[in-house]
Amino acid sequence: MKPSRETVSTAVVAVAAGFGGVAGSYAAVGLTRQFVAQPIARASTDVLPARAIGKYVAQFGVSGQDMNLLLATTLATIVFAGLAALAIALGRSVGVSALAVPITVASTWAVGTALTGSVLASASAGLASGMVVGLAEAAGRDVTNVDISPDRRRVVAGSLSALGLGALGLGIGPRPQIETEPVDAASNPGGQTGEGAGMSVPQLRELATERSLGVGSIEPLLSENHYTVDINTIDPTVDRDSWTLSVTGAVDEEVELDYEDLRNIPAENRFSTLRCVGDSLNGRKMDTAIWTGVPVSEVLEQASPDSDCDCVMLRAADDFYQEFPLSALEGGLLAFGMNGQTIPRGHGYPVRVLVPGHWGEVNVKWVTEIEVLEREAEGYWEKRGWHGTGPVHTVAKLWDGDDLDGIVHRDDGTIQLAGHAYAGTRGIDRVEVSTDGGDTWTDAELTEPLPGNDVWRQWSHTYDPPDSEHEVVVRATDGEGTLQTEQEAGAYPNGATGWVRQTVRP
Ligand SMILES: Nc1nc2c(c(=O)[nH]1)N[C@H]1C(S)=C(S)[C@@H](COP(=O)(O)O)O[C@H]1N2
Ligand SMILES: [Mo]
Repeated sequence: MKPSRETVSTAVVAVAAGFGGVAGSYAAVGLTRQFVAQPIARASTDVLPARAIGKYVAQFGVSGQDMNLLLATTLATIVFAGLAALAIALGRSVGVSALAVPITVASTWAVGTALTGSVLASASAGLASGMVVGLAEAAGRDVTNVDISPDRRRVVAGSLSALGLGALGLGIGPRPQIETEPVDAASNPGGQTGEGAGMSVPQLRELATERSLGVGSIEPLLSENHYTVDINTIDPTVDRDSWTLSVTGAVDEEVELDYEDLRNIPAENRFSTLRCVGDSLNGRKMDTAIWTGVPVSEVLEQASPDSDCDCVMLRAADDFYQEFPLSALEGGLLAFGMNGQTIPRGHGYPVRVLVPGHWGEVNVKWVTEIEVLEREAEGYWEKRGWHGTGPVHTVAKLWDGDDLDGIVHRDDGTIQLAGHAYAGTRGIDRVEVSTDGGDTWTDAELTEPLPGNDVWRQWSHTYDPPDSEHEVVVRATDGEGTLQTEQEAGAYPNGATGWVRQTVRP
């Protein structure tokens, strides 16, 4: 049976109203966590199986966030459309089609508030959705324009008003603002020692430039485009004036400090490399930045932790939580600067934690609480099957691809290879290269280490290629003399292992 024209036009009007409602929500709060797509995205990631999420995060990272947002916005449109359809049906069943308007407004407002907790954004969604329904119903009843069928008039009025609301919403939706300003520990230096101590961010940047290999298009030692991984479809917008960090749980004294308190503690600038446990063996989720912040120990000492399990739970404004050893946190940094600027929203503004040598997941962004625990508990990713709270594996990478290509055919017929190697706080001692599939090995050249105890190095190797296609293999040895394991494993659940192999044509 074919649906009647009226059913079809009602469906179109309802979808238009749903879209208008989403636009209304956006107009009020922009891309913040009060936007109606956020709770829907959160709910949909919660019902996906853990393994799928793990793979998903590993493979998509940021672009996955955009896809997620699109999906969640579509689902939100469907939810609001359902409410509008019900309202229209109710109005018609009692013979008063105008009744659809207040019912749409009220139900959208109520459901929106239940989902987002934002009365204001939901009111705006309700009014926008109600407006689409109202205009469509009015157009359907319009007696001055009888040449066009009422159903067609409803569809046109509904769609046009929804499009108009969409454009309006995009135009006036507030852009969440964070305060960006230069940040440098050199203005309030702590007692850092060793190479790099007391150096300003520009001086460290200069050092990274000097020591970087300019081979092919490989990434410099200071990443130009730092990867992002997190559980959010929409990152939290944390107001730094109301941000606080508390140290709670098994402590002698609970400590709470605000942003100003933190900034008054002497700070330091540090190079630190991050790598996600979901990174594939030769993946790109490994990067280095200069972070400015306060040693976590400064704050922990005030609290005097007394933990039976040597473990802490960190919590964040996006409800992320991660558990790991207190002793690892003690060497960490409460960072408020990244590469000489306040930390960007996506990397944890206003404050994130950096834990030397450990997988990315314990480097909690938007951090709000350090709870010292009495006994072990599971963090967000461990609950989903990952084992990513420990030290990173040793890896030597050889990226190839248009943007980051470490395989260079030189004019003199030789081939130069270059890449990055990282082993956390163990450091990199040696990188070896084989150009015959692993039969024979030669030591690669290494860049002079950058200051700090958690920074990658670059390696390079130039050779005369054979006449035919051959396989290049790279492997690193860490500062403890341990060779990178040859045993191959994917990222889930322990982090990828094996040796990077690339087929090279002469
Ligand atoms: N609050 C919060 N912190 C977080 C995450 C998150 O989802 N929420 N993701 C973690 C993961 S899995 C990684 S790999 C690093 C990535 O840091 P980056 O986005 O600055 O590169 O942040 C970690 N910190
Ligand atoms: Mo990660």
